[in-house]
Amino acid sequence: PAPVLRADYAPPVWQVPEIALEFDLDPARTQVTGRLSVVRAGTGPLRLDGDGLTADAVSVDGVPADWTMDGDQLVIDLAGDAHLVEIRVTIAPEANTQLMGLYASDGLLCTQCEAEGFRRIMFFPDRPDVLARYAVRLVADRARYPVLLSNGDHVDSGTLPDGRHYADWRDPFPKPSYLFALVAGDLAVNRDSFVTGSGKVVELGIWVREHDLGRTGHAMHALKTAMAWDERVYGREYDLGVFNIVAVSDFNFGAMENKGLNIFNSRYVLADPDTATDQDYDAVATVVAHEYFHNWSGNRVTCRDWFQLSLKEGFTVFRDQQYSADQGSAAVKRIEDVRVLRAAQFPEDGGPLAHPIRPDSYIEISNFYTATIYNKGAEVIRMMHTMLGEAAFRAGSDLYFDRHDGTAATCEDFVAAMEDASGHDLGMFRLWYRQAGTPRVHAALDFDAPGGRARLRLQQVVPATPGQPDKQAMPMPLRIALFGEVSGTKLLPEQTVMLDGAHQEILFEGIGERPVLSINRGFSAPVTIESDRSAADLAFLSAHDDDPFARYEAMQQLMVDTLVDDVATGNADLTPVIAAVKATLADPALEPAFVAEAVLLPSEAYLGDQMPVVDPQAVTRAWDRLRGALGAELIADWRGVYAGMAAGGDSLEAAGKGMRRLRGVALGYIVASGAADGPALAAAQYEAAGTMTDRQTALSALAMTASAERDAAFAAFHARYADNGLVLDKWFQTQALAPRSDTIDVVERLARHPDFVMTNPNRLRSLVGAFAVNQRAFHDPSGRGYRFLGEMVVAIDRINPQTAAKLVPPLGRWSRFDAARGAMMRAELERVLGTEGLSKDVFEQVSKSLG
Ligand code: DPP
Ligand code: ZN
Repeated sequence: PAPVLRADYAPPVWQVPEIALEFDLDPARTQVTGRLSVVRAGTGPLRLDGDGLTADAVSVDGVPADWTMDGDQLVIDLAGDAHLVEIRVTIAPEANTQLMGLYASDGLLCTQCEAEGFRRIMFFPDRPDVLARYAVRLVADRARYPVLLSNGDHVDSGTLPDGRHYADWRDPFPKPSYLFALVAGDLAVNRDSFVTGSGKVVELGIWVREHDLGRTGHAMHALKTAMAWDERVYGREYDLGVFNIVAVSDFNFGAMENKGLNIFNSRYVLADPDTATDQDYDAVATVVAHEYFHNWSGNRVTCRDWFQLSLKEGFTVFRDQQYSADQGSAAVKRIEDVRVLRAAQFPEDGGPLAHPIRPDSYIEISNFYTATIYNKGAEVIRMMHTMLGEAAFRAGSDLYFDRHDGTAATCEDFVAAMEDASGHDLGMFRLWYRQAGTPRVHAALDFDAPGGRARLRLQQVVPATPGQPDKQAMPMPLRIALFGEVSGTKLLPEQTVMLDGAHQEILFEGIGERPVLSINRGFSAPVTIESDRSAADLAFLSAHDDDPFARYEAMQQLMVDTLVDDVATGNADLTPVIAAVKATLADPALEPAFVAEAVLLPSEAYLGDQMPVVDPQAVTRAWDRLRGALGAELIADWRGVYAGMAAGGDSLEAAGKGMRRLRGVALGYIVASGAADGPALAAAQYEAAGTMTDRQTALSALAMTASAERDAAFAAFHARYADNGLVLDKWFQTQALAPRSDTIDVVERLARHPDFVMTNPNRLRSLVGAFAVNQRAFHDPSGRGYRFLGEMVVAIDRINPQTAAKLVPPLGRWSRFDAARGAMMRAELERVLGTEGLSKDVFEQVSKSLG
């Protein structure tokens, strides 16, 4: 398949200002009639995209028309400048296992059109710079599909003969086809309303299966909070009279921001204490906010082409991060965001699939809904926020929305608005959009004691990535502070240093004692810092830094340095880490949620990322040694924390959640210590749990062990939640993530379990996706893990290419491992590539991964 190039962008030859769609819905045979008012905008025939469609009838201005197919495009030669084109097609939603276009899920009919799903419903110029007003009529069997929803306002409904009925919807806002949506089904609704700043009443509805109605309260609360937040922080008001959310069990994405009718993966809607963890609660709130925020950053201002995807996704992730930070502990939220970036984006940026946040080419756009576009995209927006400051950034976003409202814009438009509103020159900063790769910044601090001066030397390198051998230095804001080793206090106020070349020196005067460097505070730039700070300096910062992120970071770096040393020598000195963890546990000024983050070990995968060649077994040995030592040496501390944090009870307030989190971490260390009562303690917590959080934590702790308690808890969990798919996902995932040497056996067995359903993306991610990031299990020296993943990718590709392609990247990391593993990983990729009838989704990921 040929790549699509950003450089080839050309404006559309025909615009479609209006479209009327009529659906005669039936799972086996749905008839769709489209009436497109087309208006000439250039020279050439009308070309309409299709994917698996055949036209039953085509007419132009009421007269049957001549047309041809050019590949998947339907082509009509039109004489004039404006015509009405009517097309009828027939589709089969129940046969649509790709979950793109119109499909059936659990008795519902629903759509997913981003990025290119609309062309599986109707022939259309399926590109985001063609914006149309939609009028939609849905017709369906009344008993089977009593609820009929689409975008915009409900304008009419009524009954028809033969037990059928119809509903008419009109969306007054022009939108690209990827934002079209419909839902038909037997749904219950949680209704509420929101009064906007200008006094308009918005009817809110969350639509779910009847038995899930009691699990919608949290999402509704989050939606209203997000609506108020976007008015307050960005001056953005909602624009329609209704806002609906529908929960669907089979869904490729997390959720979809269709205008006025968001469709959600049910895991990001449903929550109650018995079935959702505190983490799930937070994820629901974040995703609800994210999709809501798209109403402005994505819908009112959309993307000119898919190369601009980060324009809406990076900005909207940044907005949802700000929102979530405002709802609880901003420090803990920042730590979580950076953890995600490092776990998902850094490896991508350093591997064969690396791409800039504004890519130059793609074969299948679905493969570019990546951590780079989303999370690194958000970091790039965050840097502009840091450089411009809150007020100028807000002026820039106001100008951007104002200038581009109702149109399809580019990343350049966004940066230009920021520049124009702030007067800031972002010329070189644009490199962040063009260049892939995680910059490495080397920082060295010299102290001249007699002169009372400190000199900081910074050096940056942007590594080569596929197609980009040579890189330019990129401007970045680095928040920096110096702490006095003796006094334990900050020697100078924090500064934001703009590193805007390959080298830079900063001189600090009036320094009266040896300074310790705190750099990239708050993770102000998405880079890797290399410094030669000693274990003592890092331990010092972990106790004294007044920036919570920097404090966390110092502890992490201390742990990483110790573990990397232990991987190499097998006998690294563990005492500095143990002492630092002990001090953190004992510090009464720290909030429990922060302590929980600070004392957790970096993942085995992250440690692997720090090594020139990953040795998974050596990492596992070092990791187990440090984890066991922390557990055993501090056993009294962990028991104290475990008992003390019980006071948090089952409260869903932030404080209760933080205490549960720390208690869970303590339980993990107690079990890891090897204490004889570890499994029994976890089992007791499992039995007594009043929340899914406590139950899940106990289950995860037991999953580490080989114990009767473990088997009993997993059996009880399965029995208790046998009819709740979202909770069963946790049952699969917890086993797939277990840090045990027999996890590969367990996973192979689970793949044959009757509850392992290949048509459900959540289930695939919870077993196969989770397993592939479990470094010690996936990289089993036998190569069985690779074989398992390769076979899964091939099998899933026949059902759902988009989800199959998302599972490929772990195999693409072959060059990071020893020769034997690398060869087995490559062989698996070759085998997948040789499969007949491979989708272009998987083809792109596999061929690029082979390099
Ligand atoms: N629905 C996906 C998201 O919101 C893609 N737009 O990120
Ligand atoms: Zn999004």
